[in-house]
Amino acid sequence: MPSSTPRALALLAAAAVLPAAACAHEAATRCPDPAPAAAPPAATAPTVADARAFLTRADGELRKLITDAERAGFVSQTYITHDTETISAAADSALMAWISAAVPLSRTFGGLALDAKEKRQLALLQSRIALPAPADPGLRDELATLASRLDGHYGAAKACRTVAGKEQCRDLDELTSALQDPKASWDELEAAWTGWHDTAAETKPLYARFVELANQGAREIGYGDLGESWRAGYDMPPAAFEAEVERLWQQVRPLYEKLHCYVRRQLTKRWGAVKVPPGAPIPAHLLGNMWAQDWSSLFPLVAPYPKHAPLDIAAALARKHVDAQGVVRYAEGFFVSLGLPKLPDTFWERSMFVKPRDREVVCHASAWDLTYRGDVRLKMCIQGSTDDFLTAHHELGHIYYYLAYKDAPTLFQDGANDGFHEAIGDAMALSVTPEYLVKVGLFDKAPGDEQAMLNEQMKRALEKVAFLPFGRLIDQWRFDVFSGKTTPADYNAAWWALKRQYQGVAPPEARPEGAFDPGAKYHVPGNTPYMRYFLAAILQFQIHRALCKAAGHEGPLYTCSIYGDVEAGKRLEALLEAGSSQPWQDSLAALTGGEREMDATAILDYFEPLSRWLDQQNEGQTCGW
Ligand code: X8Z
Ligand code: ZN
Repeated sequence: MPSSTPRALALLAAAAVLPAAACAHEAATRCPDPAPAAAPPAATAPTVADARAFLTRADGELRKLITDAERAGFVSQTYITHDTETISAAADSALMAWISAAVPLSRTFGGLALDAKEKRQLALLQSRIALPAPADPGLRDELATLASRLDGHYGAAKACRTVAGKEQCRDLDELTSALQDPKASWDELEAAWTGWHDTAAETKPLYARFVELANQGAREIGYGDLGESWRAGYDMPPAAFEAEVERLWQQVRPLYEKLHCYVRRQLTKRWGAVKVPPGAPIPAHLLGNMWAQDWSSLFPLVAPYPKHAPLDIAAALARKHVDAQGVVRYAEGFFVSLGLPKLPDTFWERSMFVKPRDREVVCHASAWDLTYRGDVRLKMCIQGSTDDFLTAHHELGHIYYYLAYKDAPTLFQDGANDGFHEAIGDAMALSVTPEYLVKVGLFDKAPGDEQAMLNEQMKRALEKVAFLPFGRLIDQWRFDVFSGKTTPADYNAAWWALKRQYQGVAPPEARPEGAFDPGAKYHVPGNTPYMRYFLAAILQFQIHRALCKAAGHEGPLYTCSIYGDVEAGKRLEALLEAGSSQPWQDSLAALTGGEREMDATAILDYFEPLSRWLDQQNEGQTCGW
């Protein structure tokens, strides 16, 4: 249940199915099977009154089941043990039982003369389900248990090897540090990369079974497979959504290819043309990130003006002795400057900000909404890096969304679409300009010349532009898996075919038989749909452009910071408060003053100076792979 999503569903299904709430704490198989309490008598057509009773009752019951599942999930991810996994699986199973019964029931209200908001709640109930379970209680429990195990396995995974006769085990944080060490040899980088990827191999059969069961669940509620149910959550037919994603990708692809071309050339200079040949995919262990999704750590190697030292946020935080909570306070301060409220005391008391020394946790950052009534939490392993600083903004984007819609009906407590939920905090972080960093006291002065500006652009592009093909491909892989086009025997080959096609990266060596590299990325074992991040990567610039306009910003988009602008804050708050109560197209139009499509012109506009600079650098060079 990272971020905006309980594991079982993206938004939650409502229904009057209620297994007694206490049942969530028992072995789920001992719970009575859910029985739709609001179902009309068999021979009678359902009425508007039946539908309204269903929605009203569902709202409260649903919140109760969500709270049980979220609380159990938060505990299991911050204290991984067999028992917490089991408790979490039982709570998820209870929730999934609801969904299995509620969706068909909600369909019986389809033709009634309900008002638009009521109809929308029914539609959301049917279309935003991340993990539909089979109705059979045994299969449902099996699915919930698998989901919990996959999560726990990822969180506790370590790569072990023998060094000087002694076993040495490294977790993801340690392996990532090794990947980002500028002095590391080729072999050390490869060992860190391979070590992590190999941890996932043993989960491949679990994942294959997980797919079978989740697909069965999706079919039972009327979808062709799980992928179709995920694509149904965007206020348009699933096929139209696929076409939208492709349209957006084609808009940004040329920018990515320019960056790839330039970065590969610097890597060729560093490692030689035998190891990094021009015209070939980049070896994936050279990009400073386990999945090659964020190349920020390569900045010193690829900076347009290397002598021009950029503002180093991590160094400033260390200089000022800012602790983990202090990092989050900066992000909170940003939202507060826009007129949004301070975070509740319970957020500071109940969140996990640092990695505990004495137990296993899932370190992948996430934001939680335990009660859908304001008990919000952050879960992060903050060390004070620049990435932590930006991720804190990302996570508070989720938290401020949760707080803004906390009084809405449960079914409207979600993003306009899931890309919006992911985009809010990142849109705020786009306002973390050098001038902003000076304003909040992290630096004394901001360098104002063109060389510094191009360096800043490069730093951002290594994070934002490098991400785009990765954001696009993860669910391409899952859609093919869910549809059966890719079978377990082909899981890894299909993954690397897509990595090559979209990202232009390749594994350092041929991967062994049995490797399951997609399982080494959190969101696959965690069952978090990923297209949301691709959409967010584009939407955040569109949102930034709209808020900058509201703030009266003049000049290039990359110079804008909305920090302290309450006019922009009002626009933002209206978007957040609306949650999922209206089609996202309406929310986007309200925010932007009329734009009804997701649109990559804002990101292209933002990176225009760098794009021109890359064109000059790449002239006459071999690009592509
Ligand atoms: O998973 C996340 C957030 C939590 S929703 C930290 N992100 C994606 C990732 O890490 O792969 C943010 C960017 C993409
Ligand atoms: Zn997120």
